[in-house]
Amino acid sequence: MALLLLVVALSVITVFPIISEAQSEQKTFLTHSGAVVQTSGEIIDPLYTISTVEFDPDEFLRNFEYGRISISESGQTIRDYTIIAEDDKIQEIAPGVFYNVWTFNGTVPGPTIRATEGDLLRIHFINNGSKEHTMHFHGIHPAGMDGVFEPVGGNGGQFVYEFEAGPVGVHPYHCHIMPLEEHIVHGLYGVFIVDPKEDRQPADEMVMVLNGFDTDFDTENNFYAANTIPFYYQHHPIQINTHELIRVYVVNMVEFDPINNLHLHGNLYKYYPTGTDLIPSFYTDMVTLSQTERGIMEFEYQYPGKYLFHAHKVEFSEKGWIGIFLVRDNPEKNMQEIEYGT
Ligand SMILES: [Cu+2]
Repeated sequence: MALLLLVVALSVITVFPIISEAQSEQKTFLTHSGAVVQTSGEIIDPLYTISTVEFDPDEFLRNFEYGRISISESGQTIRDYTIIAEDDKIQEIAPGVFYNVWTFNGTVPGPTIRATEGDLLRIHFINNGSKEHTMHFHGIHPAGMDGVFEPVGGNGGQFVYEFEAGPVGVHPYHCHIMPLEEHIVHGLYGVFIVDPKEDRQPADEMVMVLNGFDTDFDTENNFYAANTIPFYYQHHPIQINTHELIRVYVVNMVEFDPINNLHLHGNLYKYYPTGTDLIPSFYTDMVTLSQTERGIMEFEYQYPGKYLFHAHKVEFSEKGWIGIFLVRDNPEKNMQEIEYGT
């Protein structure tokens, strides 16, 4: 009981931080998971629970979920997925900053769902949250599969979304229950990739979901990231090779701020808005993205070394949306290098 009172007391302290003091001195807190942390940052614990979420941006980056595959009598590929929504998990968004995430299959973002154009998708959706949730896919599908007018009740409510994958491209999916902003900013979103029937050129492929977290509920984001954990890829650079095609599926899920953007250092990329066309629209080092705007970036590095990628909206990069590509020399392909001076 004494411990409970201590935790409640600490929660009250953390909900009303005095910013000037918080910024000037380290304080010690007992977290909900029982850990003792020291931090001078903003700490907000919206829920009293001992559950925590582990999220690995490295694992998420190159992980694609193709579903359980079967073939219909007519020869159509059927992909079955099970997606479970929850809304009671706590994640340490940044050291000492705990936030109530709402999750599809336990993570923010949810799994990257991938299919080929024309495949039949069956998404077995289970809502184990306490609130109503849905899955709303961007793309082409019947009205009844839109995840808007079919709320799925919490505590085990179920719905099966069934539609053909299309069009080709990279699309978001997200919960579409009102208030929509609340259901999205807490983390109920993910990426849906529809591949063309004829494969794209082989590449080192990865997914970047640009997201933000309003951890003090003032409708302004306190943290920004590519794949949820601020500064993660700066501290853990993404390793790629010279002379190898890199393909990044990028989706902007930042709420509250009208725009986000992505700048790549030491290089330019071919950019395919929404990924719906197989011919790039731009060759650039900067794209600007509004809410749920997305596209495919393709590039190769000629020179090894470390290169930043980040929001050129500097406020966002200084609050976490920044990373590094660590480009390694690719000895197998060095023969193709240009000889200078000839
Ligand atoms: Cu929801």
